[in-house]
Amino acid sequence: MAKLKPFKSGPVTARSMPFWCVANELGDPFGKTVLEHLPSTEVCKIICEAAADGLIEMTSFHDGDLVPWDPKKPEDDLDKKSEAYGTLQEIKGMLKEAGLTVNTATCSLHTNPLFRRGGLTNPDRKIRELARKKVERTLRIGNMLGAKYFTYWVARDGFEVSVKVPWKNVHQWMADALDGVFDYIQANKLTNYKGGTIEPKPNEPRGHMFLPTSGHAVGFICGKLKNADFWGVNPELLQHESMTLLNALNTVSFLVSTGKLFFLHFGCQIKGQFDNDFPPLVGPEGLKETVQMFWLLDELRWKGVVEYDSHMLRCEGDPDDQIGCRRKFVRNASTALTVALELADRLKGDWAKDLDESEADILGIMKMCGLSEKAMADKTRKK
Ligand code: GLO
Ligand code: MG
Repeated sequence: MAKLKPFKSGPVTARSMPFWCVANELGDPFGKTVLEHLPSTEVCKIICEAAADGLIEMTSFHDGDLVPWDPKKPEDDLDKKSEAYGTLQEIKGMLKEAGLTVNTATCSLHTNPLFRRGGLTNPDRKIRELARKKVERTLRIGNMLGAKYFTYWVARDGFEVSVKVPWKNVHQWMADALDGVFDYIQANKLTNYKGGTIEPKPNEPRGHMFLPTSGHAVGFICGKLKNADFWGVNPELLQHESMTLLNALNTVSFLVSTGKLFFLHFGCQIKGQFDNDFPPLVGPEGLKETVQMFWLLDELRWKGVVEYDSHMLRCEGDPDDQIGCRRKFVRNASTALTVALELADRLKGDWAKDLDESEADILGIMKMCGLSEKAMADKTRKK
């Protein structure tokens, strides 16, 4: 079994590359997939290779990224003769051999059409029951692979038509299901879990989602969950909060101050657009906000895992080099994080103290870009 060198840089204690990001086939609403489906063990190989290359230390998965789900066999993971059990054991062996640990296990309640009206808040009691069983199976899979967290992404729990929403119940259904996660972990002594996270998102795949922002998620945890200390938030920055024009520094400082920033999903985004899921630092905007976000996390003494949640640009998918383009994507994500952390480091110190806002912002850019203040002043005044 490989022992990975720990990654410690600024606020970041480990870099995680999830299965679903490497596996992404790059379909979008206007075009077919560019890449082929890879079996989960093949995806795992790419992830393990990246660990051996010193690019990542952790990974994460949805249940469905590893093994298919059959609603008629809700406990196939426990059956040692099942195909699911075999695949999970194979993946467990590969991850162990590579020295990779698992950040979070999350239950896909968004892909299967059964959940088209929602997962935890589906108006049909039978479908909510199915979602509960699927979540419990995911918790067991996460236990088998040693996941540190369980994540609930709000996904299809939302609406398009307001007058059809069972408003009196939805928040309670969500709370009951998440309290159920805590109870299941306790009852089955799944001691691998140190917490659960909620990942908020304003819209997409639903027109509106029930926990649209990090503020909603914290309010929900503290106001409605029985074991609020167990639960935190993993915001997706820049993407999810930027979709509604919110600012990443405002989000992380709020979450750190409430003790709820458990880990970070990281990628790039054009403000106000649909979920771009651009790779970290890639795309026409977001550099300043990303760098300042890492600077602030360091200032606030936060330490934690950064998980890349994005996919390569669709135009970069190479049908002739299915593995190679995926390898490149992983490498680029980790390179971008290194760049962001290095640039954030340049902002350290109290140089802004005696400056007014505009001066501080411009000097901050000079510092970030490694430009000399004197050279810029000379050029400006044409001396
Ligand atoms: C989509 C979300 C999604 C979650 C994942 C983990 O917009 O970012 O990818 O992060 O399902 O729960
Ligand atoms: Mg995410």
